[in-house]
Amino acid sequence: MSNYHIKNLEEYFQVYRKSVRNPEVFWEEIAEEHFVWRKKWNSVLNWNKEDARVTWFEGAQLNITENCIDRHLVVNADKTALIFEPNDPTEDYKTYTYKELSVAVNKMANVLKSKGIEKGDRVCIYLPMIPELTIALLACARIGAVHSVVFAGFSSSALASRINDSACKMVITSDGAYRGAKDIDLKSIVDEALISCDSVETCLVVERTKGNVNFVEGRDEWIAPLLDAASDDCPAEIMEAEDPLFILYTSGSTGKPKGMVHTCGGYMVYTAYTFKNVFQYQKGDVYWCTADIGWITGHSYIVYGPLANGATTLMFEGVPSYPSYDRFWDVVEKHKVNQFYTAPTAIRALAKQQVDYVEKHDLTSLKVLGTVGEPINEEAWHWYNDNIGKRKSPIVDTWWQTETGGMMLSPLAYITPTKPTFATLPIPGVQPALMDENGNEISGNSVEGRLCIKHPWPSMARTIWGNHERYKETYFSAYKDMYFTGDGALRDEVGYFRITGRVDDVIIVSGHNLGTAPIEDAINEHPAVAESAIVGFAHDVKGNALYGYVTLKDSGKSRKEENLRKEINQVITEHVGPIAKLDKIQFTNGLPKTRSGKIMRRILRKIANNEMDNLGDISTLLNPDCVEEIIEGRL
Ligand code: 6R9
Repeated sequence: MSNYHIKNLEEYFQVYRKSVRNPEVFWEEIAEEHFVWRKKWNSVLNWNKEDARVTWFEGAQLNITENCIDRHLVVNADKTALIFEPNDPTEDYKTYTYKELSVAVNKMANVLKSKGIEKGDRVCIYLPMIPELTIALLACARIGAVHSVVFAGFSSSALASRINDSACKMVITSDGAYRGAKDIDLKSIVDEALISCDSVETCLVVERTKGNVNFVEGRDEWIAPLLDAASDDCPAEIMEAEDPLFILYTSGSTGKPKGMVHTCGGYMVYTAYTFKNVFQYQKGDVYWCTADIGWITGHSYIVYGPLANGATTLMFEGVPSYPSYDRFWDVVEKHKVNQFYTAPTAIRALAKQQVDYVEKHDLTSLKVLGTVGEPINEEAWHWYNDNIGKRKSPIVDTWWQTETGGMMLSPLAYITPTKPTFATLPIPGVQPALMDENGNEISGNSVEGRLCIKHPWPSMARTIWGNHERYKETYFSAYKDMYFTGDGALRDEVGYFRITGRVDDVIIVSGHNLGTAPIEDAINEHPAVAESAIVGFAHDVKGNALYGYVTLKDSGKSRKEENLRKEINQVITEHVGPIAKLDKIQFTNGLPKTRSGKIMRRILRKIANNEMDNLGDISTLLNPDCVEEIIEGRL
């Protein structure tokens, strides 16, 4: 039996049991069987519980790009590695074979070297979703530089603080970015950031929009002529398994963003393994993840996981609504996409539109649908299943985090029976536990608690850049010898997991712990509702009461608000119980979201509690304008 590829449910359970009985033997066999190492490890796992220090495959040497590129050149050199679908559908799309990707990566790697970048140096990448972004990640990995990708929708101050936190020596950016109908002047954002970034010696600029740019003499340079002149031969730097591969910043609910550090060996093994098994990727399939590479989902499941499997991965520059709301379905049809991986926020936005947008496209190529980023509500799940998957493509609801590096709870497509809103079962090697507030594990089924992971897994973040104490405190201090996820979850009668939302969003009403997800899920069942978010606000009797923010579908906007309020509480009573009825329901045109599409309940909670002078930084939101409207309409 191959350890690498699970093929049926019985095998999943068998493999899972083995992985828990002896995680080291389990991961060692996978690492051995499926990857190219320059030198084998001395030990599979070292786990210092006291200091929250974990290593996997210590002593091993490798380069992840030899696994993602070079080894495929032997028999698959002409296979398509990357498809680039531009923002504007009338612009030609581009493809790179593995051979072409290899040439592009080596050239860029040589350019970085020629600018003095060495193993261990940090390189900040601030690029739109163009091929150079993927190539830049791999070029860094090729020479052992640590990439720090900053999503190209962040402001100059957010960019500057990330550059400074890890003292990046170089920034790679572009003149501008296309996003739907908009042109964004990226280079001027970088210019503003770099005023306060002393560590940056060089800024390389990719030409994309041909807008006007300002160049600082001696610092800024167009990358194209350098690439043209560079050699396409660049030997891979030999890396220790535990050398850092990248830093990726994730914002917590408080404090400055945390630079999560991922390392070469374990991250490679785990992202490749989960990609293969969760999506059941088969040779020749075209796989598309709609995330931006600025997020962990893009790192693990646009770039590293797919390429380590020799897959064809599609990257899309644009947005789901441009030039119209059928763009995703147009791309699926055009490139005959087989696996499609997106986020609940996109699904909900598309489900609001006329179904004709979907029906005019041939989606028969689709085999697997995926979701990630937030709890998916039941209505969105069914819309996705009925209209996109035509009830034939399983939905893999993948729960994981920037910190976990790869998927942790998820069905395996065609293997694990799915259940709406459930991330179902753990990936082999993952040992979830539900904990109560006193630090005790809650055993059995039909229970709810705080989600922890009991044993290390290969792709876990090893530390926070420059602040191991904070890492220890945030993830390993709440529960002894366990990783605390910050999420709440329930385990149903058969042992399936459902994420109920961030624990910091849990609301205690009259002594009952209420997760946000099940209540929002109920609200979204109402036919007039597009999206909702609930928060707690102080209440004399109940301790906390519930405040709901609701956006309506166009069809619901003519309805009387008072009637809608009653009906919404009615559905909540039916689905969750009267304890979860909302005291206040405010209708609004938008909900504040992070750039990666997560609803920012923190801001909503402050508004509900009349703490408007203390909203925190809202400049990094996707839609800061809606905050004003919500404040004005406050009940
Ligand atoms: C991959 C990613 C992590 C947080 C996580 C949780 C939420 C992600 C989810 C999900 C329910 C899912 N989350 N996937 N909640 N079901 N399938 O999104 O990483 O940006 O770090 O966010 O997102 O709350 O803790 P990241």
